[in-house]
Amino acid sequence: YDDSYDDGVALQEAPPQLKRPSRYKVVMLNDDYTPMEFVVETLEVFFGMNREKATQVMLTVHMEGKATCGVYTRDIAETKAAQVNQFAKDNEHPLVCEIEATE
Ligand code: TYC
Repeated sequence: YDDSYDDGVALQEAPPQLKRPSRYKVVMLNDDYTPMEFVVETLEVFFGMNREKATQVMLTVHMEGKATCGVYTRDIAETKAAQVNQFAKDNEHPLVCEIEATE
């Protein structure tokens, strides 16, 4: 018969596999030198946090060594981490973010 079109029935094809995009955490690391105020401002600017939330996350990094700033698709996570790392460099602070795959 004419199979130049496909109604998906006669051939009983498998459905297209639509994978949900993998998600990545942007993790901020502690250091001994970056001023707390700079970290708070960074969290406000790049992660849209208000002052209270940014202060809370900054203190978690300070006390526990690291904290998650947000979870994004890979491209967005890479971009956010690169933006923070460049912003820190531009201001001569050692502050670093890295990305980490979620389960
Ligand atoms: N530990 C820094 C200080 O005492 C503050 C700080 C917090 C640095 C969070 C980095 O991601 C960071 N000034």
